[in-house]
Amino acid sequence: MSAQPYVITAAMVGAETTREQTPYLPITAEEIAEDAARCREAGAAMVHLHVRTSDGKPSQDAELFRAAIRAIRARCDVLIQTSTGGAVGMTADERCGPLTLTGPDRPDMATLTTGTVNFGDEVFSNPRPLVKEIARRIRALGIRPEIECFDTGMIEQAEWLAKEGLVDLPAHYDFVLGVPGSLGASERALDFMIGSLPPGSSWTVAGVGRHQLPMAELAAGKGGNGRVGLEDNVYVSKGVLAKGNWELVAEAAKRARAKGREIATPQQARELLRLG
Ligand code: KMH
Ligand code: ZN
Repeated sequence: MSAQPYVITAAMVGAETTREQTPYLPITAEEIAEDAARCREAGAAMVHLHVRTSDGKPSQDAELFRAAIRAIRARCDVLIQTSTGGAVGMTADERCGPLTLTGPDRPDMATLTTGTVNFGDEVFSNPRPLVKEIARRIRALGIRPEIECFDTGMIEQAEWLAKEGLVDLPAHYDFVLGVPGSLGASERALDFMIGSLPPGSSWTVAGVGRHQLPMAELAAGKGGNGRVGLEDNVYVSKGVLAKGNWELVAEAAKRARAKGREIATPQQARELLRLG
């Protein structure tokens, strides 16, 4: 049996990357949409979306998301997964800004981090009552979450949420590996996480920094999917800045094809991730 198509997610903006680190970071709706369209051409089936204010500050403002979502959808058919993680220190209401978008502006998917981790020198705080509240709001919007796992216990937390009736299993997971202070980006960690998933789950790996492309390639060989982009990594090779998210997507697609994987279209990704 041949492997399923490989779903590439472009984590385009994030909350932490700055223009000082890379001049290629998209900030405005138009910049995001232009890069998203190029990502789609390069093989991305989905974008993981954060937004910024005009001066580059991270924001979860619904109107900024609406503008970015409209600009992206005017240009291409890439699936849009909005962040509910936002930036460290944001309140629950702030984080849920994009979950207020309905009708044609509704996102296709939203992230749900199911536990707390050290995040560099800060703490990405996700106590259980907050996680339940975000899960409830994602469910109320009628979309599916991507379970963001920065550490292994977060897989079990998703099972607890399923028992609470807030998440449907099997789910789709994203393993974020290599955040300083959290679980490292190693094949051993990845294998443990894959082995801990409930039957029928799908998964993506998002390696941070220099681990990004090697982890995306490893995932291709193991039947999983890859997330790349400027949120987590600004270099396409040692010391060479990616000239946009599209360049990281193109490199991930090349590596996945070399592992024998076909690249998923948004429609195929919709089916593989059970987005309905
Ligand atoms: N910016 C991080 C604190 C998500 O998008 O859901 C959280 C994050 C996760 O990026
Ligand atoms: Zn994010």
